[in-house]
Amino acid sequence: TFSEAEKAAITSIWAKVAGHADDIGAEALERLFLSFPQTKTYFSHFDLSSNSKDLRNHGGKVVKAIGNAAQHLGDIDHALSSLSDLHAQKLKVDPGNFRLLSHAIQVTLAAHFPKEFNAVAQAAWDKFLSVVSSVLVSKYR
Ligand code: ZNH
Repeated sequence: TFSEAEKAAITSIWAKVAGHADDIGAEALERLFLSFPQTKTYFSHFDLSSNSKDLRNHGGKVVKAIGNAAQHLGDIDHALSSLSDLHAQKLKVDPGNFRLLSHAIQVTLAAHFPKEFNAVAQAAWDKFLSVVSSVLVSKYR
């Protein structure tokens, strides 16, 4: 669970991201694939060039799912339940990759919001993204 200060940090950064989900998402994916090329194997059916339509679409979906979690901080399990089923039953992404994506998202937030994404906000987002990740891998077996 999150402290009031963590909730405020998560919510206020989300408010800045919300209108730019596709941009932020596409950049986070580009960073993921450049820094950790092994993660590209899940997306062999995508055009992975910088800012491609595929990256914008998929990145936007991922960021919006994170936004849904940010708006349900007391009940992330429930908010991401069907996405958790999808990752466990169909996508079967290696759980280690979630840390890599979380890192790429945080670097992207730092680059876009250098003032707002200070050390306190980053720590809150690190915790938040690790909760989101654990929900998405919770149904693996
Ligand atoms: Zn995931 C899909 C989210 C992580 C891989 N995803 C997806 C989607 C979403 C997401 C929203 C869509 C769904 C539908 O359509 O329905 N993810 C997410 C999140 C996260 C994630 C939120 C964290 C944070 N993923 C991940 C990782 C990976 C992945 C890490 C690897 C690397 N996903 C994926 C895939 C898919 C998805 C492959 C499918 C895509 C297509 O379209 O094909």
